[in-house]
Amino acid sequence: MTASAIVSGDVRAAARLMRDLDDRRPEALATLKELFPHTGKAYLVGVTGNPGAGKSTVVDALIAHYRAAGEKVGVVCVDPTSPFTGGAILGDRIRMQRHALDPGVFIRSLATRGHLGGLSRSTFDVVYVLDAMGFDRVLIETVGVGQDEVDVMKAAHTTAVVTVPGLGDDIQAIKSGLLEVADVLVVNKADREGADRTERDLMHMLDLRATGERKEIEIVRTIATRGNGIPELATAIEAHRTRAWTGPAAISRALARTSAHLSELVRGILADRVERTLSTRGGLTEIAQSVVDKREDPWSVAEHLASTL
Ligand SMILES: Nc1nc2c(ncn2[C@@H]2O[C@H](COP(=O)(O)OP(=O)(O)OP(=O)(O)O)[C@@H](O)[C@H]2O)c(=O)[nH]1
Ligand SMILES: [Mg+2]
Repeated sequence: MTASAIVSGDVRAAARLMRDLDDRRPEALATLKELFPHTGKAYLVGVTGNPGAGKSTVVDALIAHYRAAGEKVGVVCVDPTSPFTGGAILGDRIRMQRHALDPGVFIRSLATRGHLGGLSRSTFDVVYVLDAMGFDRVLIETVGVGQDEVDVMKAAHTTAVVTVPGLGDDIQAIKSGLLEVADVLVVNKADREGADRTERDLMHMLDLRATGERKEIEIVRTIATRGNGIPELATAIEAHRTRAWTGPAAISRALARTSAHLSELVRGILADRVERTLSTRGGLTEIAQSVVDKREDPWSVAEHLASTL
């Protein structure tokens, strides 16, 4: 019942399912399985990059762009929950506030806290729900720091990496891991000085990195606050879509993307098992004592624990 409600676009049923998936309820997983045949139509666009680069503003402008084109747009924001501030969670949603009442837009935030290691699994879950609901386009925003956040981008069909002028003389601020996932590069805040230089540096970096076949990566300048460059960004995304997701290339990409998801799922199941096994044994501290006391060696203990999973 829940599944059919979600397929028909019931927002409250979907929100409830997403919450239940977060809580890892078995019946939520059963619903997700039922939804699977209804998925595979949404086009997923990842938006990542340096903190404060304007990712949410870019996402907000892209929502407006796709809505104007008649598409229904789902958004997943992975909010960084800083251990220092406890998380400035609402920043992303505030930037997209103007779309909050649009029934053609659904915005879901995921906090990184509580998703240790399973962030991309949770993101995939939410994306599948949005896909089943009939959203044509799903935008995924993450801050490009940390492997977890970069891994999340494996869920996307096309990933835009957002940077800004003036991050330094060279573009070291763009971590090579980020560049690795980039299909389109965005120089946002092009109203600031140094956009030319940043674009040149990025181009240089792409050339240096190119081995054999140069990966085609377009660089687009935007002033997201004014919507400047957003149509060009959307065009660059569609160009990548055509290059990457049509023809024979699409098959190997689909396999790579699904493999990443499966690997995430298997790891998740094993991690849960480890959690459960350890807690039934009074936690690791108890077990660690025997190693501290030199009664047992750590390798044998680990092997034994793993064999009881
Ligand atoms: N001058 C200028 N400011 C911009 C532009 N785009 C975004 N900003 C501003 O940059 C600030 C950060 O924007 P966000 O969209 O929240 O950036 P973000 O990358 O999502 O930030 P986090 O999610 O916190 O990492 C805001 O004050 C925006 O108004 C732009 O093109 N030009
Ligand atoms: Mg943001």
